[in-house]
Amino acid sequence: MEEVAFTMKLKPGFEAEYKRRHDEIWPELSQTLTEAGIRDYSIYLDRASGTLFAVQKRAEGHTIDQLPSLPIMKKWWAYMADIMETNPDNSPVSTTLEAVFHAD
Ligand code: RM4
Repeated sequence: MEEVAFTMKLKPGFEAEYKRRHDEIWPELSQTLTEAGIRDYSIYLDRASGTLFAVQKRAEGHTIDQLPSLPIMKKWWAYMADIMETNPDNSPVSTTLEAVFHAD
């Protein structure tokens, strides 16, 4: 199981709305993420900058590369596009982070 961390960006003023939408995450989307091999997925917000820090584990043989083509993922990204910085396909602008320290 590998751990991956990345950032995304929230538009100013949407802090509560972002949390609300994730508190009410669609069960079908949660299931899709699990089926793709995502485990222990957390997203933290730095309110000062709007940076969203995401960390997740990816099971061996995960199919995360296929997520962008799935209708449920496209629908979620379209739903989230008004409050996040996005790419032309509505996926969130995302920067993968480099691991520099770990302690068990
Ligand atoms: C985020 C963003 C990510 C998704 C999570 C569940 O706001 O859309 O791509 O993995 O929601």
